[in-house]
This record gives sequence, C-alpha cells and structure tokens, in this order.
Amino acid sequence: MDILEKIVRDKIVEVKLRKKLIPVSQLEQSVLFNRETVSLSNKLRASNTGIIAEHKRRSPSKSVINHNLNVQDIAKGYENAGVCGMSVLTDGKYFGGSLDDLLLARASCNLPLLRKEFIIDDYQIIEAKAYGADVILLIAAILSRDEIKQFSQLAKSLHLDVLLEVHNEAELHKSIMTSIDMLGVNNRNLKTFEVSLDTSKTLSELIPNDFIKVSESGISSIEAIKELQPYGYKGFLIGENFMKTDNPGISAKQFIK
Ligand code: IGP
Repeated sequence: MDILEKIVRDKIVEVKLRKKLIPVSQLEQSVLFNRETVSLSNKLRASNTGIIAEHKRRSPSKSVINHNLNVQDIAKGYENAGVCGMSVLTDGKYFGGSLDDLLLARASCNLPLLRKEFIIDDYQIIEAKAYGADVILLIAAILSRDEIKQFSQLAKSLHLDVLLEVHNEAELHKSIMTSIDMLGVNNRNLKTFEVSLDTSKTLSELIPNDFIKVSESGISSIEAIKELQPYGYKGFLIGENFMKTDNPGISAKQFIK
C-alpha cells in the first residue's frame, strides 16, 4: 500500500467521525460560512510573481520541517511579504496540521486561503467554508471523474475556488471540466516522493489555456520560477523552502519583486 492509499484509508475513518461530532447543520451556523470569499485565481491572473505560500509543519517525505513557529505569525508574515495566497495543511496525522490552523490563519490575514487536505467527501468542503477557506484542493490521483465533478460543483456553489492537482497525463485528461479554476501540477510524485520540475514542463502544453496553471512542490529558487514561467505557469506553491527557515514571511519576500 503506498502512502496516498494509507492517507485515504485513514481519512475515510476520520471524516466519518467528524460528521458525527459536528453535523453539517452546525457547520452552516459558523459566522465564516457566509463570509465573502476572495478569489485566488483572480489574484494569480493579475500577478507576475504568483506565490502561494504554504504552512506545513511536517510531511511524510521530510518528517519535521518546523514545529517552533505559530501559524498566526506565519500568516501575517506571508501577507506582509505580498504573496497571492496561503495554503494551510489541515491533515493532522501525516502533516501535523489542523482545522484550527486554518481558523487562526483566517483570523490573522486577509489572504485567500487554500484548505490543503485530502478531500474525499462533500463534508470536508462545507468544513473548509465554515473554517474560513477561499479555495479547496482536489487531488485527481484519489478521485474519479464523477467525484471531481461533484466536489468542484459543490465548491463553486459555496463560492470557493477549486485547485485540481494532477501528476500525469491520465489524471489531467480525467480532470478537465468547467468547474475547475486552477490546474496544479505536482512536481512531487505522492507515491514515491520523487520531485522533478520536468513534470510541470511536460504537462504544461496539455493544459488548456482557460485554466490558471500552478506548479506545486520542490520549488526552492527564483530561478526555478523563471524557468517555469515560459511554460505558462502563473502560480507557484511553495512550502518547505519557506517553512524550514526561522521567518517564512521574510523568506517569501525574497521571492517577490
Ligand atoms: C508544497 P514543497 O515541496 O514546496 O514543500 O511543496 C506543496 O506543493 C506540497 O505540500 C503539496 C501537498 C499536496 C501536500 C502539494 N500537493 C497534496 C499534501 C497534499
């Protein structure tokens, strides 16, 4: 069983329990549920740096990245740096994140926030909205075309942007539909953890131009961004490179003109 299969297996159990703990009707009572969302895709379209900066404490591939910082300071730091959006990992078991991290980030900045999660159920999308997200991630490797359609349409009905993540051509073909705003190419193979920016380069020409293209993972220099921009990428999702430093906001600022 690869890591993605393990994560999904645990996620199914987790979501089942969460639904019992907090029913949808209660999530819909959140003051954040009716908050007007901010569009990350519009921000990326208008930007020439396009940084989406991530909050990530640890990961299955790197174990500990940073445990000493608090999410509020990081959110403020990223906002001051001038990034386009912030990604907040909410998976606890494998990434050390939580929905509270999302809530605290929401309380600390006005950036569009991406709920970085392994979404396998409508419930998690309603949760994303209730905890202050503006964008959800859908991972093609763990979803059928019908699920991608169902989840992205629900997200759009809640005024959330949708970032659909792919890693190969088959996943890309499965995922092209109008309810997707941004197509993210993950340079990291979530099954083997191998990272190569060539993944973004080779898949770029297969992505129709009406989608905002985002390159994800393994980006550690401005040179890498410059290398990817000619392939049409407008967004760059960066986690570890910022999070491993003592001041992720200052590190992000160095990437912004
Ligand atoms: C960030 P990096 O290499 O800059 O830390 O990567 C982000 O792309 C990565 O965390 C990520 C991810 C995911 C995490 C991309 N897709 C799906 C969890 C689930």
